[in-house]
Amino acid sequence: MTTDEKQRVRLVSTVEDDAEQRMRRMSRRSFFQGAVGVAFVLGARHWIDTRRMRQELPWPLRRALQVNEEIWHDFASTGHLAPTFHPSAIGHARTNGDVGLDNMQDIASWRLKVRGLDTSNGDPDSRDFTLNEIKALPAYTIITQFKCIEGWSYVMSWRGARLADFMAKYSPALKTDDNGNPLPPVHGVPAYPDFVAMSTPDKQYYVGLDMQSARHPQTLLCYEMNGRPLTQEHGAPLRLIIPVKYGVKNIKRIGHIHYTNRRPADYWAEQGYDWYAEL
Ligand SMILES: Nc1nc2c(c(=O)[nH]1)N[C@H]1C(S)=C(S)[C@@H](COP(=O)(O)O)O[C@H]1N2
Ligand SMILES: [Mo]
Repeated sequence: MTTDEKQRVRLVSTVEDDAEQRMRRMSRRSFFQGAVGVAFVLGARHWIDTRRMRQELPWPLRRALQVNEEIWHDFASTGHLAPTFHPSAIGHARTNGDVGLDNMQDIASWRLKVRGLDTSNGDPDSRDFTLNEIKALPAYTIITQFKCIEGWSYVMSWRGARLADFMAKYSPALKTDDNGNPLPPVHGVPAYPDFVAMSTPDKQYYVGLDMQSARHPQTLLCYEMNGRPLTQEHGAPLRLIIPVKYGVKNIKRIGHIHYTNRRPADYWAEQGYDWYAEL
């Protein structure tokens, strides 16, 4: 361990939140999952290579890359936890990006509009949520480093509900088999759709998230920054804090959530940045 890592471990252990312990256990487990993932990637590479040599089939390189990208991402997004910090490390927030934040009326009449919900018990496919419904979920405070792809970062404390808890309470429509029956959970994970799309009320800013990152225990539907309600420029009334991803994915003023099996459009991915924006 480097001194840096030791210090980080010490800082993490001072945060008195039983979620921390659970997270660390998860990260150990994820390490093994990661190791299996790596072995699988190597195996898959070997398989692809030998295939190519033996049968001299022109495997489309693009397809192979795509497979590798997916395997790698499965390993990466369940695997790590973003480091957390002691309150004394909290610095000054920067503001960046105001796409989709112009219209003040969007705050006044705000509702979280969710599509792609489970309809199997007669509930509608879409529903509007109030901020109080989000606040009624268990609240978590997390002190993390917020990183913009432009190269700057700040340590900040955020408070909100886990997106995972929101989905556990208001389930997305589960994937189904050919007969339309819901697929069973795998390793305790419900057969949720592959992606979560989020956009501002005016849909000017939008992000796509893979389901594993969306379910990550540090991914929060956040309504407080540094112990105070979010300000307009930081995304009031509700923003995403997803510390395993760069700032671009931390969408401010979430107006819409859509669960889907198609990879959603993403504002900055369309400008050429990596779709996953994984740290
Ligand atoms: N609605 C919306 N969310 C957004 C952006 C934006 O332009 N509009 N910019 C993103 C980028 S690039 C960054 S770095 C962070 C900045 O968050 P902050 O202003 O709270 O520091 O917000 C992200 N979320
Ligand atoms: Mo950013």
